[in-house]
Amino acid sequence: MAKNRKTIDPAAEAMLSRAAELGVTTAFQRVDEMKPCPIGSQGLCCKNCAMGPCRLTKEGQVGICGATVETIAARNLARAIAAGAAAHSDHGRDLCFVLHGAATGEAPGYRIRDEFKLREVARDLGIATEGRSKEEIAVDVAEKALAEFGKQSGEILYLSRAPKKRQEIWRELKIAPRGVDREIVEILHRTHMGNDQDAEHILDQSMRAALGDGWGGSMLATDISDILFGTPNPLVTQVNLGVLKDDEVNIIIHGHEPTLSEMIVAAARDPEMIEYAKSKGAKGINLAGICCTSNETLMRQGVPSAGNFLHQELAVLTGAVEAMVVDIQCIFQGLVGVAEDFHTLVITTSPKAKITGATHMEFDEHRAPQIAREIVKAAVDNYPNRGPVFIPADKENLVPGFSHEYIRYMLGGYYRGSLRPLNDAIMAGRLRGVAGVVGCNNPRVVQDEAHFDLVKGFLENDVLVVQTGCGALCSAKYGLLQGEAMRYAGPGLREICETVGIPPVLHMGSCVDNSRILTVLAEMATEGGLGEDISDIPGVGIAPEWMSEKALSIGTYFVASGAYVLFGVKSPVEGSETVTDIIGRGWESKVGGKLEFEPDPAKILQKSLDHIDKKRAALGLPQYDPTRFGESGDRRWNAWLKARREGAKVSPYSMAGVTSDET
Ligand code: XCC
Ligand code: SF4
Repeated sequence: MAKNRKTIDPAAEAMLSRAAELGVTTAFQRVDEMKPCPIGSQGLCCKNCAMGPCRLTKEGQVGICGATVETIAARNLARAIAAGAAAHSDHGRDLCFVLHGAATGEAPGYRIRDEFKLREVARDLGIATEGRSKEEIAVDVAEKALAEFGKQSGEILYLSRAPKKRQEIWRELKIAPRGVDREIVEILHRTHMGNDQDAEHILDQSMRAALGDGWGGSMLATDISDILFGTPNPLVTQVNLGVLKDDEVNIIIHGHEPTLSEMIVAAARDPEMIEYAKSKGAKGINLAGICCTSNETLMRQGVPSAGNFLHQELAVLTGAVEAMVVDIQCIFQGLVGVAEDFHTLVITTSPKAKITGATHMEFDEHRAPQIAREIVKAAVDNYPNRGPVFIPADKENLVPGFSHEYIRYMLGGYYRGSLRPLNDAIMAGRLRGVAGVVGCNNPRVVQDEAHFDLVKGFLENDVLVVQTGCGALCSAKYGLLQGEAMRYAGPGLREICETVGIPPVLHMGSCVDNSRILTVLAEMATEGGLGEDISDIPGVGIAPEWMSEKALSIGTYFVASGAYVLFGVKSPVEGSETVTDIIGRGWESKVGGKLEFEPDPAKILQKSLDHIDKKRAALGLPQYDPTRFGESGDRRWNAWLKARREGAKVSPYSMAGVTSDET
């Protein structure tokens, strides 16, 4: 059993039994049938020209053109990073068009919801705001932002949000990015046959393009989403397949963009639509999300989530989904195959993403509310076609919505919002450090296991955790995004969370919202007490179950911003020791951050804690001491932590004299 375990999620487990019963195949089975190509998985297959493909199997071998193992591994990694940066940034670009339309009135249904943020963004883009209407400012912001994507020379404006020292490092290394479009094109050019054939040099350009994503495309995507749909604040909602309803029309929104999904939320809540659903025999319309479209609508509208990446096919398997509405990225083509056995309509909506066999109802921001209504109506019309339904009961509460603005406000209040208390807590040792645990699911490893173990491990060690993307949805499923998660927290972290009134794991948004984490890091570095650069902060970034090229771009922009980043699963450059060394020790000496691939979650945790302690020591901070804080009211937590350190497997509630109602 344990060997063949595919998930730690009981809802997923129930659905996999159901799939077996019905003879339906999902990624969880396909992964067993698809053995990875040993050469490709090492990063050593080059198909960049028709003299090849050249499949290298050992150091010293070269391709027909003479390309070495390290050149090929570096080119492959660089192209993956370029694709990831392109995905995020193209998403950001589309939001600029919607903002423009919202301001001119050409995109009815959209409006400027956060004028304060609009003015802040305008200031950072150098746009005058005095005495101007929000629409006038928004037109300029949209145009200036669009120009940022294609900026041919100089550097993107948001780099000025980084600590001064960081900016200097980028300029010195000549990796301060121009527009992300240009940096991505340059990677494709450089990695074309017979061009850049020096691994280190190729990978420098990867950092440049990734920075164009993190501090450019992604950061603009986050900012403009906040302007259009509101900057998130904490709220309560629910996650996992149990949010689906057996007596309502279930519509799942899956993918990444908030533009159409926000309109679908409005259409699904429209009393006329609900009446229409009732006329078809349903009790109402239930909306749920998957992947980052879910994160976007979860944190702003409280729309429940049906789960993370590997839940997409499982949701269809419930037989309860009338429509699976998808936009862009992370959408399995396999959805159409699974849906063939059920009544579910797979509806593609993006002009950039059609799937053979799916119903295409193309999104157009000029008539978004109308299209959203047509989609909801199609789902309602499909309700009478429903067959047998099997919905697992599992669902959990969560509190998402910790934008960096909210974190600042919660720590310092409305007028004096600041990260000071966070820095102080790290300096005093109440918090050992911070960890960003982000990224995907990957069926090559047990679903959610590495995420869950790592987050718990950090909490026990007084490390505050911030999350985005599918990682956040994972923690949510196991109750880690709510106050109850405090039971895993060490005494110092517990003290901080109780004082401020936050859970020990903060959900900061979707994958493009990793840019929010950059902003927090930059502010921590400039706040004082933790050095003067992101690379000084006792923190780490981790993608324990990554699968997408976007994750590689995210990891790379964090490294280039000074962070230590660890990826699980496997290394895409395993076949080249030189490239492994360049992105590890090499990048550390250049930019202060490094990228490592480590399949063992226990080792990821240990390496992270060692790094955090090393950074604490470099700052001259007191050594982390788990017994120092929380003495008075928290003796039992210390006793528990001590017992655990000694290897005992005890729950904090079972410790002597402690009953669970004390928590
Ligand atoms: Fe996709 Fe953003 Fe990965 Fe989830 S976490 S599987 S990229 S949805 Ni970004
Ligand atoms: Fe082979 Fe070189 Fe062509 Fe790549 S570019 S396929 S290594 S000949």
